[in-house]
Amino acid sequence: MSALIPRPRRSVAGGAVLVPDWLDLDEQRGLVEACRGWVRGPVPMRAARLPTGHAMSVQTVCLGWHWQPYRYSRTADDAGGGRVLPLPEWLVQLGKRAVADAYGNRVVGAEYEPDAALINFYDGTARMGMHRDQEERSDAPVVSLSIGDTCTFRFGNTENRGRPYTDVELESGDLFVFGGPSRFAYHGVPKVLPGTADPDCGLVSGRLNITLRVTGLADPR
Ligand code: MD3
Ligand code: FE
Repeated sequence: MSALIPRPRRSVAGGAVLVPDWLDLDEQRGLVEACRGWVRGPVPMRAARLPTGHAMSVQTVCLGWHWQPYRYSRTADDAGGGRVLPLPEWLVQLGKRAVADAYGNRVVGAEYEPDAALINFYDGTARMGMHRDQEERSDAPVVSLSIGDTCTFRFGNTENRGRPYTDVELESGDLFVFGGPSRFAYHGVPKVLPGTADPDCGLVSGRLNITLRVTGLADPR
């Protein structure tokens, strides 16, 4: 929700920059519409199954590279076997602009070349436990875009799942970039706050998070 007093941009830790309200409502609706297209296939949105046998409560669809616990592939071997959709060039360009804006550095933004996106959907009860993203063979930043209901995002440390951590509310339209010393920090989403989204963001309920990543992977040749 756009505030009477704008929330300031904030550096939460080294390399971790939150830019509130980075996406306007038109851009949010456009991304929601794009997500509606991507989940039509060839790979369905699904709750990934963890090695424990438990399904995640978050539902995910990927672009560029398919992620499953805990590897990337070009085919969705745990979700029907379809070939993952390409990462569209307009989303690559959005990622470059995101990095440039968050770090205030046009060169670093221009050099950012994401090759994968994970689109996570949270219903009102979904959560994501504390984890590190370490399947990528690159230390390039992760770009996160939030749309829909506000969540509590927990940003931890690089050593363990516990304290110290910082809880931050992520609202619809917020950009968060995680690079440098923050790239391999533990993080999670302990809570979604139902009914908090701007009705004009394109989502009636729930929360979408789009992350852009550099996998550092190459196809075999
Ligand atoms: C910090 N997603 O997809 S976004 C994930 O809101 C993931 O869906 C959460 O954690 C979500 O892996 C959090 C913020 C985020 C994403 C990736 C990171 C923070 C990160 C990677 C490294 C460090
Ligand atoms: Fe993550």
